[in-house]
Amino acid sequence: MGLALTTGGESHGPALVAILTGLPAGLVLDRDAIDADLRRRQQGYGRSPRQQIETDAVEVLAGLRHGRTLGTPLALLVANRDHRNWTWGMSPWPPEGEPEGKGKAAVTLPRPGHADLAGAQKYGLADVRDALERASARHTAVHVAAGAVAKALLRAIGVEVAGSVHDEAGLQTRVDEARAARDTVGGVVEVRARGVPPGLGSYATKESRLDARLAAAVMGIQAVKGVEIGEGFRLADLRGSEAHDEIVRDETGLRRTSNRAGGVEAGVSNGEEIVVRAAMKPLPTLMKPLGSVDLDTGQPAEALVERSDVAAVEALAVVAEASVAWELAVAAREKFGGDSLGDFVGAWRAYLERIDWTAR
Ligand code: EPS
Repeated sequence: MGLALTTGGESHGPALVAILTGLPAGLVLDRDAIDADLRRRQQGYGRSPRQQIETDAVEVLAGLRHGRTLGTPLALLVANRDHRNWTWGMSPWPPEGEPEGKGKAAVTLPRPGHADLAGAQKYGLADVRDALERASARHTAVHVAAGAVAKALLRAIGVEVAGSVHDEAGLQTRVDEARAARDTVGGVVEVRARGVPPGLGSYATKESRLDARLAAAVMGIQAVKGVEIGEGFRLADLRGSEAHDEIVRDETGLRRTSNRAGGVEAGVSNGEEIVVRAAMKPLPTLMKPLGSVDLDTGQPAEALVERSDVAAVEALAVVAEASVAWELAVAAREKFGGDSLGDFVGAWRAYLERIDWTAR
């Protein structure tokens, strides 16, 4: 069975949930490590006051016993503490009693750049909140929890994944300036995965190409508008003789003298570091709103203004790390299979022996 992830949850609903299927039995999970990633995602300069309400922590509802996976679906939950302020507005069932708290009034002022208008049109919504709640980047919390599980699995085969803000210098100044102007900013993040063996992914079909899958995993994160692997767009300006990575043999196996491909050639990992970059657009909720149209009256109006982040690029680095880790774990499960962790690691060892390759 392949590794698969299903998530659910609204930003101000009771909780975010994830079900992970296809994990091997016997993988040891560390609750503190998962919670540490959840905390990393909450930090960063320019985050919304929402992060003072939330103290994200994972709850495990199924699939784990005494810290070890059972090989059965792993069910995770991250509670939304802010839900206590939305119990009427986000009640899953028709609410009882007088309207109270947040979310009472229908939202009819779509924000350019958010899911509001598309959601209202696509699903025929009278209250844009029905769209924005699920589209919210709050949902990335449970992906980070799933990514932490993926990282534990990858660590068993010597793979380490790390995300960072690509150009961290100056970020705070940009955020301060944007905040003062009641505006928002985006940025670029980079994820690097070390120890990925050659042979994950396949050139056999478009869908199985590892680079296509990594790009989709990262592009699927809220606010990401561009993804590149290795030298990406810069390769377009180079000659072939400058763009490719020459093959040599050293004591660790067949290697490359450079890594312009970012660790993937022809949709298959080549044993070099996987390098994925993502560009995040400036967040769409603006304190000085852009023009919009009131969906109730059809008249020009300013877009919705509500609490939001000035920047979430440092959070994106953590979410992109989780998404890349998840996709690499899916590809590793495909390649090495196994019902138990021992089977999985054993298949990886035998494969490395066959290709005479060791991680650097
Ligand atoms: C978000 C809007 C804000 C962010 C949220 C993403 O939510 P709120 O209106 O509750 O302040 O804080 O991100 C998170 C809650 C989170 O945990 O990352 C949006 O519209 O995407």
